[in-house]
Amino acid sequence: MSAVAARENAAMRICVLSGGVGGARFLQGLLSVAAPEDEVTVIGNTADDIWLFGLKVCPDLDTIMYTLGDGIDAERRWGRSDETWSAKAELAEYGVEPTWFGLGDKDLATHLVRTQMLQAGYTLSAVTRALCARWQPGVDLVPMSDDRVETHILIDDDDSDTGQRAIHFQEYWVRLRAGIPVRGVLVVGLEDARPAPGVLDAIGAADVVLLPPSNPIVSIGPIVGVPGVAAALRATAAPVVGVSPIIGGAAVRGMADQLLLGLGVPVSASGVALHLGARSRGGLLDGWLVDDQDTPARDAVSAAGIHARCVPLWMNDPTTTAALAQDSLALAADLAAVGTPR
Ligand code: FO1
Repeated sequence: MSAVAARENAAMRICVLSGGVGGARFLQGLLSVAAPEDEVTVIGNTADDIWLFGLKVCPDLDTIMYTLGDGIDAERRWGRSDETWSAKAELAEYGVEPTWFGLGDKDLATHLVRTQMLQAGYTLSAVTRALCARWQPGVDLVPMSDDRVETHILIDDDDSDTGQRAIHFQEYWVRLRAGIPVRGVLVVGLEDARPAPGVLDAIGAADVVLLPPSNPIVSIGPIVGVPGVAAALRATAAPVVGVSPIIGGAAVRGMADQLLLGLGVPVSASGVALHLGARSRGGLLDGWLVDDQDTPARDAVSAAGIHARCVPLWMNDPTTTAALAQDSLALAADLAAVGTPR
């Protein structure tokens, strides 16, 4: 059923491919404009995941779960509100590395439950469902895969015979603050990963598929890189609409610009759209929202076969965030009305 028809008659099935902070904020807006009967399935990036102190930490899944479950620290946009750091301090006293990754005492409970369930044989999907039973995020949060996938960043290293070495994405981002050149991005395990149960169905059965302004390289990239996902996106009857994570040539947050630069992708709203490609030309996108000042990007994206629209992209508060979500649904509805190109 098209997005337009769905809006008039029945619940809309909305599928969102999301990373952490930007995606979670967009989802808050989406839930504020969606109808109560609409079903939102979020396919969460798990390539940021890291094993620390014997615990499995899933930053993007937890950021979505905490944000929508109202447990997020509003300032950091990751980890728990009203957090304490006693365990972190004690680990540092023992000189146990890494000391650069902040695991709060409340947050640790999530990783203890997750790790205990994984070790008991539950899949990451089942664990995520169990954790969400407490947080009630208001969406069906599904990991992109139950298999281990981890993004590593290739950096210069004069001490290695190849002159380069790979470090975990979290070390690149949290310890090094993305302050060194990116020579490559390796998503370890991606080629052997299987979509988690329900991922392909959520895309295939959707009335709308949305790509929020998440990091195109380390969040959207791994999700669409899971074998079978890109094909499902190209085959779905739903319009696929994305939101540019780049406004005026700079990433809205995080380190998307350094990663795009490292991979030779232009750091612009059009560069990211063309990197994902037009579905009508073998890519993934039917529609793309660029900032309302960015008419050059709109024209370049349209010329590439993607329906582009200028709207305010800054998600500064619930009102602007809701408006952006509404704009993405409106573009999807217009595309559904004219029949999305294959
Ligand atoms: N980001 C930081 O900048 N510093 C941290 O110490 C840190 C710890 C952390 C712990 C749990 C978690 O779920 C996220 C955490 N993050 C931290 C954010 C994390 O690096 C990002 O959420 C994503 O992986 C990148 O978007």
